[in-house]
Amino acid sequence: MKMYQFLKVRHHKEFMHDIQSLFVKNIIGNTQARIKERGTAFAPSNIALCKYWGKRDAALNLPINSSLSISLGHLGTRTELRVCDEDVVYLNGQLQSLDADFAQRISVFLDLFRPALGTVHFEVRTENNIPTAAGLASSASGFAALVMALDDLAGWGLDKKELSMLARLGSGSASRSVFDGFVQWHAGDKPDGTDSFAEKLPIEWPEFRIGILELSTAKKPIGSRDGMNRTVETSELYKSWPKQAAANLETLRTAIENHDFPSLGETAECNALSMHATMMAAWPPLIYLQPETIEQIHKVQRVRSEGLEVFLTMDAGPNIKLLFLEENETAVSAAFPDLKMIKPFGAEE
Ligand code: 2P0
Repeated sequence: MKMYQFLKVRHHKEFMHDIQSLFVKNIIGNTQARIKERGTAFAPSNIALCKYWGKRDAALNLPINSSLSISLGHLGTRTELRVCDEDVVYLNGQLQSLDADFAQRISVFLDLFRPALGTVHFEVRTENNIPTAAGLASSASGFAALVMALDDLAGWGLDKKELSMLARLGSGSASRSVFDGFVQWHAGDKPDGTDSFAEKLPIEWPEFRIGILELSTAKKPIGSRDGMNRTVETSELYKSWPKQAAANLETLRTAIENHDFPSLGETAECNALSMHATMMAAWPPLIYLQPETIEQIHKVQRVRSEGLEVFLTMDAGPNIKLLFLEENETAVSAAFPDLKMIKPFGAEE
């Protein structure tokens, strides 16, 4: 890297860090920390039915559109923090190199909180009970669990809205993972980010099922963060996305309130495919779909035309998530034999 490029990157990182530090300071405020030896927390993964795609502010991680998700019950991340002499990070029992992306992201995030705690280092033990290969964003449950474990360790007693805003700084979708069930992340419109947080919708739907179709382990062409920036900057189709997402979100809210599954399924499927259309219209084009993905999209359409009420959603990757109700569990499993079945409102099995 040339020297001037290096300086530009460094200044950019320092600028982001300063803005995020101030945001954290304003939330934690004068809350006194009563540090315990250990803090723990669990946060569920989530799948968006109305997708978050595009940022209006990179430093505060503020989205262009509001989104709505369903959390995955007992599937997610458990994190344990202990105060120690230097940062040490374990993922699923494996010590991580501090130079590797995973530990770096955690350590940089923890830097935001160290001033409020005195200069403290941590042993971070994080366990994902959802297979990483399933293509479910572990950054969502990961940063939500990390913030909640920090709150437990520090004894700040922050409320869920504050935890959601802090988790958002780590990863946008993490703002939704501080809650169970159906969750809406309000985009907000204030430049200071204080109105951009998630809220739980007070509705249970025990019959709701999600099936994960793991289709490809091919490396993603580009991560979500860079993918959404490229889409916002270059995709002509993205111009219609904020309006569509807002309309989809309202339809989804009504469908959830009325337990209207066909309306929910149609809207979620259309929203996911529309997001992919904005990506494909970016330059260079972003095509996350693999041949297997296209094949299964056609299969979902076919079985639906034969009368099976099943819909799909996808994120920035090649895997498919099926949406259906308990009454169709057997038929969906028969049509898609390798499905990993998730009961978002179910007890742990
Ligand atoms: C979502 N995704 O709503 C959308 C749909 C992927 C496609 O949130 O840059 O890891 O850390 O805020 O949260 C994945 O993006 O991005 C995501 P950052 P994040 O679930």
